Amino acid sequence: MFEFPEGLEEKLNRASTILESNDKFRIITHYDADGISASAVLTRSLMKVQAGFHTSFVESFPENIPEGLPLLFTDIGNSHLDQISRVEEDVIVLDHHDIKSDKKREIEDEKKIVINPHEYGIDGAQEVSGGTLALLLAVWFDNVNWEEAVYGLAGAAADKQAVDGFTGLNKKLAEKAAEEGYLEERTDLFIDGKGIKEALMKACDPYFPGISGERKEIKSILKDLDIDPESNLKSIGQEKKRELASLLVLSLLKKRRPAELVESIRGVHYRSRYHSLDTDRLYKILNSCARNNRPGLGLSLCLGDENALEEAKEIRDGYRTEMVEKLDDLEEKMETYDHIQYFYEEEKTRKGELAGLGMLYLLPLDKPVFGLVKVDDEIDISARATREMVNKGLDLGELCSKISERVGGTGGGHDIAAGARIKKDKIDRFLESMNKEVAAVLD
Ligand SMILES: [Mn+2]
Repeated sequence: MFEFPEGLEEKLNRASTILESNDKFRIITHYDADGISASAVLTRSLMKVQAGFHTSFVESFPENIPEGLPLLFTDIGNSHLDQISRVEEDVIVLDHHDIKSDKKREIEDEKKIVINPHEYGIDGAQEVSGGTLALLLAVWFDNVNWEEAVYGLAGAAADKQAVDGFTGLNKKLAEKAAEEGYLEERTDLFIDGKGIKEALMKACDPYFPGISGERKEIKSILKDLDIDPESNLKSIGQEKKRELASLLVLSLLKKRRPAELVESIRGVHYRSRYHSLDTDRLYKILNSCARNNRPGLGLSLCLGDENALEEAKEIRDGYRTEMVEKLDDLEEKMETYDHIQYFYEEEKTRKGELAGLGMLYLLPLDKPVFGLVKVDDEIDISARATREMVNKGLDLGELCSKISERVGGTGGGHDIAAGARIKKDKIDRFLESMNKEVAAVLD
C-alpha cells in the first residue's frame, strides 16, 4: 500500500487475522466525533463480511471491561493496557493518544494487538486519529474498505488534524483514497448551510469575528456584494464567491489569525464519490452528535440511516446557533494571568469546543486557553493551545497531567488539546502553577 515503519505491517496482519477469525465483536470507542468515525469505519467494514458487532461509546475507559466477545478499542485504550492485558478475549487497540507516563506501552500476548502510532514514529496528535487508524486496519483487512475513507478522515478532521490540510499518515490515506477514486479532492470556500445568509448566521467553525451571527452586518455585506441572501455558494459564481471569501478572510486577519488558518477557509476538502458526504461537513455533524450526547445517532447516520442524518443536521443547526452566541460572548468572559487565559462556562459539553474555537478564531494567540466548568465540588477543565505554541515546546497534556496530580486531581491529553479535573478549592493553585509552567516554555 505504502511504505510502513518496521513492525507495523506485522501488527496489521495479526489484527486482520483477529478480524477474520471471529464473527462477532464488541467495539468500545471514545464518545467524541473521532471515536464515532472509528467505530463507523470498523462497523461498516465488518458488516460487509457479515460479522456482528456491539458498540459502546465511553467518555473514559470502562472500569470493568465487558467480557465474552473479542474487543476492538478505538480512540481509547493506550493508557489502560494493564487492564486490557488481564481480559481473556482477543483485543485490538487502535488509539492515537500518546502515553505521557511510564505506563505499559505494549502487551506481550499474541491475542492482544496494540497499534500505537507513536511507537512507529508517527505523531498521533497530528498525523493520524482514531478514525484513520481504523481506516488503516480496514483497508489492510480488505481493499474494498477504501470506500470508508470519508468516515475515517472525518475523524481526523474532527481531531483538528486538517486545519492546515492533512499531513503524515492521514495525508497518505486521503491521497490514496482519492487515487483509487473513492474521494474527490476539492479546493474551495466552504461554509455550510441552506442559503448564504443562514450559513453565515450559523458559522461557528469557521467563525468569522464580527460577521458570524450578526444579522445586520451579514445583510449589509450581501447587499454590497449584490448576493441574494437565500442563494447558495454553488449558484453565485466564482467572481462573487471570491469577493465574499475576501471579506470573510479580512475578518480573520483583523483578529491576527495565522496565514494557514486564513488559507484553510478556501482549503482542500475531500468529498466521497459514493456517499455524497464531505469529510468537513461529516465531521461537523458528528461533532454535534457527540457534543449533544448522541454518539449513537452519529453512528446510525454513518451506517446510512437517512432519518438519523436529518435529525443530526437539526441538532447541528441548533448547536451552531448556540456556539455562535457563545463565541460572541466569549471575549467578555475571558480572564487572564500573564501567560494563560481562561473562562467559566456553564455547560460541561461546550467548554472544550468553545476553548478550541476561541483559540482558533478569536482570542489572543500568545496565551493558551482554559475553559472551566463547575461540576459538584470539582472543576472540569479543557485546555487548548495553538500549533505555534506547541512548536515552541508547549505540551498541555503533560502540564495538565503534572499539575492536576500535584493538586490531587487527574488530567492529560494531547500537546495542543488537553483536560483536567480537580477539586474546586484547588483551582487557583492549578491556574497559578499552569501560568508559571507556561511562562517557562513560552517566555
Ligand atoms: Mn481521537
